[in-house]
Amino acid sequence: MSYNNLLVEVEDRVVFLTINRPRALNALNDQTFEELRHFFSTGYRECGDFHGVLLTGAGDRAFVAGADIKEFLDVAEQGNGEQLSRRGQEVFFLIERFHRPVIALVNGFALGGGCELAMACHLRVATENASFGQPEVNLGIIPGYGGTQRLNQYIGKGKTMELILTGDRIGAEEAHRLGLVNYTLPRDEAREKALELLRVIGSKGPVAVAQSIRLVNAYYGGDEGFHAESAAFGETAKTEDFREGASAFIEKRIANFRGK
Ligand code: CO8
Repeated sequence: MSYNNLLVEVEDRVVFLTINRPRALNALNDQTFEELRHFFSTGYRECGDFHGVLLTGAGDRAFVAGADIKEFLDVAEQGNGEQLSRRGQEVFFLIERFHRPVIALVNGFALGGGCELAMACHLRVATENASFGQPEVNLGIIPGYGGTQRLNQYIGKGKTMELILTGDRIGAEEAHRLGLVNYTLPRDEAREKALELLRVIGSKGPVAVAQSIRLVNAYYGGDEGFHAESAAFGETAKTEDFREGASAFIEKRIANFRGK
């Protein structure tokens, strides 16, 4: 199994899955989504019998800094924002519903689609330099990969509303205090903790582990909110404000939004 943007290594029955686009702070482009889809639907079978997956980002600055803004700029012209949001949600559902535990080792920026990816994992262990946020509003759009739904599940309505409306980032300590991450630790210890969790879970009955994942997810019910998010994402992605927000990011300037 070989991917362009994912590194897959198996050691001591742990799959190390690394998103490997460090020059773009591991931003999720089209190809990375397709590779994640492939790994979590069939590719994992080539890894043999493993305890679980440790998902992280290459380099020491970012887990994932979001969807690839440069690539998604065309969305406004093509009018396919709803479809792209749905595709991303589907890939993240594959992770959330995976039968073995997937632990995000969040080793830097987890923003936008990166925060949404971390939230789709079963557990999150953050390094002290990690930060989290849903900054889509700065681009004139909304979270499109489940952020409006899952952030609520982890940290409740008040703080979710604040983070999504302001686009502000929070640090790893605050993320831990709010319940967004399970542990915040210095870099080496964070990796060790994630591996220890995978070893512990790996020693339990695989059927019980798979059913536990399924049932904890089942508590949160249907996909209605996710569908509504995709539709609303599609609407915001058609606006001039999105074009302005994304252009401003690329040109490294402040966006001037007009509400249309
Ligand atoms: N997409 C593409 N490139 C990126 C991204 C990104 N999300 N983030 C960083 N990069 C690139 C930068 O453009 C830069 O490239 P270059 O060297 O060619 O200029 C390189 O990575 C390094 O980044 P910076 O120079 O900006 O590094 P800083 O340390 O100054 O800043 C930040 C780091 C704060 C992380 C900053 O890069 C940033 O704000 N990034 C964008 C964060 C963001 O807004 N993420 C959300 C994206 S939108 C999203 O995820 C929507 C999900 C729903 C989409 C639905 C489908 C269409």
